[in-house]
Amino acid sequence: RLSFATLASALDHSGPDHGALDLGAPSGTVAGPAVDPHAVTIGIVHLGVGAFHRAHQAVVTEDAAAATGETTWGILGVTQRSTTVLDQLAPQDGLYGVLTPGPDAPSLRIVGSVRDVAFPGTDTARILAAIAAPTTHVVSLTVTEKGYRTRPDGALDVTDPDVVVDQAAFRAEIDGTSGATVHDEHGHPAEVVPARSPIGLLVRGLALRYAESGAPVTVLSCDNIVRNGHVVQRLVTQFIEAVVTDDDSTGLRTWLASCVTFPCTVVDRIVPATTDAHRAAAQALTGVRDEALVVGEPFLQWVVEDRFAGPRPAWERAGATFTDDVTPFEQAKLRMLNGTHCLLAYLGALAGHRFVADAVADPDLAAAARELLLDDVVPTLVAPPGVDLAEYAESILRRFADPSTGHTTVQVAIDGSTKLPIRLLGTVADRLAAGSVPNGAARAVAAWIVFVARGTTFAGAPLVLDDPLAPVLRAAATGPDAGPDTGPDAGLVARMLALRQVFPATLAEHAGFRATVELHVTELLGRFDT
Ligand code: CS2
Repeated sequence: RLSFATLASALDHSGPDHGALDLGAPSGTVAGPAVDPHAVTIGIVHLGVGAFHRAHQAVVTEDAAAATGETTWGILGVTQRSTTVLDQLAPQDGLYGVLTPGPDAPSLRIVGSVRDVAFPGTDTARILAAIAAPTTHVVSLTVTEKGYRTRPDGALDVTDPDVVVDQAAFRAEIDGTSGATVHDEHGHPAEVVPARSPIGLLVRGLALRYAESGAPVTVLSCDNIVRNGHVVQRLVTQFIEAVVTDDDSTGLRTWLASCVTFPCTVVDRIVPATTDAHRAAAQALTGVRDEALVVGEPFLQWVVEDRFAGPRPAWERAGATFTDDVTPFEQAKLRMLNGTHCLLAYLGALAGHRFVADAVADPDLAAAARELLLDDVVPTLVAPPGVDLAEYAESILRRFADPSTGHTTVQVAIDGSTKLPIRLLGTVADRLAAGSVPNGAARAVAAWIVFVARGTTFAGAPLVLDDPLAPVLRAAATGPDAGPDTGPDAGLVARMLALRQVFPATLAEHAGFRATVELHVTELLGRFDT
């Protein structure tokens, strides 16, 4: 297994190129941790230490530390859903590789910025203490769109069972906190109820921070969500509003308003799911098995609103862009890259293309992608400073076309009910308001509807529906008269557009948009072999 022992003797942390080392591997190179992980202390608590975080923020954080020599930006990574990541990282001292397959020789870098991992099911007290620790200056999140537990209108879903449990625990802690908080010998809170939702863990940690020190802190969402910083701030406020009454007078709200900031960010790197082939390629370079390996394309972008409550890593020294307004970057990325990703995912999966690279190599799908990008999305955007949107569109399609990443259409197709509103429906709303029906976006919506309704490729191969609303979607898709013998089910589009969890009424009731979606759905349904 990858560990300090297997690497320490081979890698020199002080090397000018960050320990870059040619292990004499066939054609790849291995770079060691850019700083000595043993010397690093925790400065960041990250909720959602999955593949994307480890291939994106954790890499930039390590490079920033290498540039400045700072050793206080270690990451405590929290894995929410299961202990898998814990089981992968703990035996490796938190070390893991980032494999960049690349068109020629794969390259691998071993990252050492994740210094500790925790799972709320067993480690909530430790996580709350880490969020409260004055040495922690950033609490960041990559919990995916569905992880925020919001209602269709964007408000916190206070009926979510996990949120309910966390709010009860929060209430109990407030009662405890208003008096003497029970601490163990390390000064950490003693027995606490395991946190069940990221927002619950975050608020409970912030409340403990306020109670113990009141030290400023920055909450940094790194998810593909419009105005992600504002969203988290709103959810924190709504979580507290549902529990704290005025006579609690904890002063928590005042502290949040004055000592906690929620900057917005835009993150970009294609991070395909790690396969055994990826692990084998990494093992060929290092000679050891890395169960925590992640994979990333060569491209990486991070745009961050420069509004921090306290210290932060010098991420700009590692390629991050700081700005006072991320909006142009965010809109361009979510609508152009992620919206087109969804179009190619659903059209590509239906056509039987396993990889995004195959989908974008399909001339019809490439044309559909360019129509969405250039005819529908670009007219709704203000170009980020210095960015030519037509060239940005082509750069996105070049990245999608890279076969070496192995990004699959079904991976991008996951969670469509939460992704469509963020990535496509803003474009639809803006184009309709401008008096134009966005044919490309309507085609993407139609492809998603058919993907949900039929559940197979045109040739009949099964397609998995992985979506938090799967039961609701299936029920809507299989209406009373639906089925193979009814042919194209005219009621299908109306029923799917009636799903308020996904489509605002204004879109569903727009005759031109609905008719265009119908046309594409009928055309797609006509392509099934049976
Ligand atoms: C993809 C994103 O899986 C998906 O939904 O569209 O993960 C995409 O690869 C990243 O946002 C790229 O930055």
